Order: sequence, then C-alpha cells, then structure tokens
Amino acid sequence: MMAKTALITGVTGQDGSYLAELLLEKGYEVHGIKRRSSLLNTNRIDHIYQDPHTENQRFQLHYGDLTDGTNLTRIIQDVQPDEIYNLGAQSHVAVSFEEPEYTADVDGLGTLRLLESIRLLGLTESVRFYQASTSELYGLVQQIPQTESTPFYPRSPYAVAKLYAYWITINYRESYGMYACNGILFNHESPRRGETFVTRKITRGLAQIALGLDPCLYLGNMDSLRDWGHAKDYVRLQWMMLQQDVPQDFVIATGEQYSVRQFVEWSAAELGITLRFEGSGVNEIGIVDSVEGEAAECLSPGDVIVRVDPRYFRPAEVDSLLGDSTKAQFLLDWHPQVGIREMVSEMVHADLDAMRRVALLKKHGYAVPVALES
Ligand code: NDP
Ligand code: GDR
Repeated sequence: MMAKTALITGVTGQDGSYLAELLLEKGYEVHGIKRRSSLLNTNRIDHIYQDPHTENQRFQLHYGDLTDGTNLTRIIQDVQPDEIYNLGAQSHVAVSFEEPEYTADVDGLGTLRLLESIRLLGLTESVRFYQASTSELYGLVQQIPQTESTPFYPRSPYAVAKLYAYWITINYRESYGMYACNGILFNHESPRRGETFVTRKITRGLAQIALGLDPCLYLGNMDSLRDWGHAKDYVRLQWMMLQQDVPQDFVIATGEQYSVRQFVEWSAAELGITLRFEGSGVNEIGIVDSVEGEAAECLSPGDVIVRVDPRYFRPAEVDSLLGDSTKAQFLLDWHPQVGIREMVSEMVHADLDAMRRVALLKKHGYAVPVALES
C-alpha cells in the first residue's frame, strides 16, 4: 500500500502539532501550512522537523495563509493530498470581538477557499476533507447535552464564522459528492494549549505564583461551564473521521462539565495550595487557605492570589457547554482516554517545570524574555 499524504492547515497550533505526530506515526507523508512571521512560530513542531536535505523527508512545511486563495490552490496542486485537515483559524473567541472581519475571512472564507481549490483542481473525488468545527456553534444553549442535532445559536464573530464553515463543508459534500465532514469538537486542552485560553492561563499563572514570579492571577467569568477533554484524544478522532466509508459529522466531548473556578481549584491543589473563594461576580477573590510543599516558600494562608478582572468578560458569553458524543462512541468506537484530573496535573507540572527554568535564570541574573515571564 502506498503511504497516504496529508495536508494540515494550522500545523503550528495545538491540534496541528499532535495531529502531525499521529499521522507520521501512522506512516503518512505530512505537509503543513505555516504562516510567515517575523519570529519563529514553530516551537510546537520543532521536535518533528525534518531537514529538507534529508532523504525520504516525510514532514514538510509550506508558507501559506487561509486568506490567500491562490497560494492554497498552488500548495494543494503541488502536494496532491489524500486528506486535508483544516485546523487553521483565528481561534480565540474573545479576540474575534476585536477582529471580527479578519476572523470571518480566515475561519469562514478560508474554509471556502480550500474547498473551492479542491473542486477547481478536479480533486473532489480523491481528497477527503476535515473541518474543525466547534461547540461554540451551540452558543446560547437550547438543549443539554448538545448532540449533532442540537440547534445552533452562535454568540461571537468566531462562532458565526465557524457556522459558515460548517455549512459550506456540508454544502460541498451534498453538491459535489465530496468526502467532507465536520468534527464538532468541545474544548480540548494540553500543555501545548495557547497561553491565553483559560485552562493554560490558569496552569501557567498559578505555576508562576507558586514560585514567587507573580503575585496574582486575573480571570474573567469564573462561573462559565465547559466540557474539557485532552487534545491528544481529540486529534485521534479527527483522523478516524476521515477513515470511514461515508462522510459524517460528529460531536466530540467527554460528557463531563466543570466551572472555571473548579479548574482553578484543581490546578492550585496540584501545587499544594488549597484555595477558598469569597465574594461573587467582579468582587470574587481566591484566597490561600493552606499551602504545603514548594509553594509554601512563597505563599502564606490569607494571600489573595486570584481576582476577577472585568476586562476578560465577553460582550456575549457562552455560559454552559456539555457534549454528548454517543454517536462517535457507537459508530467509531471512540472513547476519551485522559480524564480531567490527569490532564490538569499534566498541564500544571509542565508549566511548573517551565517556570522553574525561568526562576533559575532570574536568580542568576539572566534576562528573561517577556513572553516567558508574562
Ligand atoms: P490554535 O490557536 O492552537 O492553532 C491555530 C492554528 O491556525 C495555528 O497554527 C495558527 O498559526 C493557524 N492560523 C491562524 N491564522 C491563520 C491564517 N490566517 N492562515 C493560516 N493559518 C492560520 O488552535 P487549536 O489547535 O486549539 O485548534 C485547532 C482548530 O480547531 C481551530 O480551527 C479551532 O478553531 C478549532 N477548535 C479548537 C478547539 C479547542 O478546544 N482547541 C475546539 C473546537 C474547535 P500560528 O501558529 O502562526 O498562529
Ligand atoms: P473558549 O475557550 O472561549 O471556550 O473557546 P477559553 O478558554 O478562551 O474560554 C473558556 C471560558 O472561560 C472563560 N474565562 C476566560 N477565558 C479566557 N480566555 N481568559 C480568561 O481570563 C477567562 N476567565 C474566564 C471564558 O469567558 C469562557 O467562558 C475555545 C477555543 O479553543 C475555540 O477555538 C474553540 O472553538 C472552543 O474552545 C470550543
């Protein structure tokens, strides 16, 4: 059997990096699209980078952008992929309120550009297409838990753009018989999660506090409820979805829901800190109740280490998401393997290790890049 070829947009992101690893393990030739940036932006995939001068190179990067249709067409023509995973996006919900037009262009029209390139190149019968759809489509939730048939009610420019991408994917499937499908993925996290998403902001922020690098973590809506899974489990499903006889859309979730506050408590506990929350809304604070281990060198009972800052509130919030992935479990035999407490522990300890290195550099008088410190 010839090795398959995959093209991944968003290969430098959290999911793209795990998916590239998975496909390489499966023997694929993997091509990724990365954006040009003034500084290197490949740290999540540096460990699988292959020098272009090596023989039988199986991992290759191409400069590109989802806003540039001719570039996408050229890359698809050159690569002739069997599978395309469209993971690239302006993926931050809060940022989409600040950059709504750009978000629509990348997340909505970017998907159309890929599908249209496939069609114009005459590849509709040979290419399988995965679209990274999202639980944000449900927005103002109308049914709990959410399944493939729950009505959508997007609540942000990001979600509205992703709604267009969801439907244009189905439209190309129905109009041109393409193998194209949507994974409606609920929040998934990992040590590679972007630093400004709430889980990583919490694990990183608390690790800094535990080592005395920062006094306080500022958060937005503490009552928000999410269904958090592990990114590794979710990229496995992305691949499985393209290996079926018939293209279909699937919800991917754990079926468990917790608040942002609970995530903070569990993360603190991993660091030996027991937190007590007082007040509500903008006045809520997290106070150290007791502390043991390494964190006790920098913290004492009574210290306020979590505060709410309204600047992190969103113009319209998605208060509660809880997915039902029965269809994926039944038809694909997909089951999440990493539980939430295990994931919290993995993320906290990865950030603690990174922050210990920062603390060591500082202690010996070396300058620490702001990106590491803040
Ligand atoms: P990340 O934000 O970690 O990665 C996004 C990727 O898209 C990065 O590689 C980024 O490049 C790239 N990108 C951004 N803008 C463009 C552009 N204009 N052209 C080309 N590439 C671009 O997201 P995740 O890995 O977490 O998510 C992957 C996909 O899944 C996204 O589409 C996201 O919206 C969706 N999703 C994610 C969920 C989650 O919980 N993680 C849940 C449901 C859906 P760069 O590195 O240069 O910034
Ligand atoms: P989300 O993830 O918006 O669900 O989108 P995020 O982690 O940003 O927010 C989750 C919830 O936490 C609340 N929150 C905060 N969020 C951030 N970022 N920063 C804070 O300080 C903070 N305090 C509270 C938010 O209000 C929200 O309710 C993610 C992205 O990966 C999307 O691309 C993806 O489609 C969805 O998950 C499913």
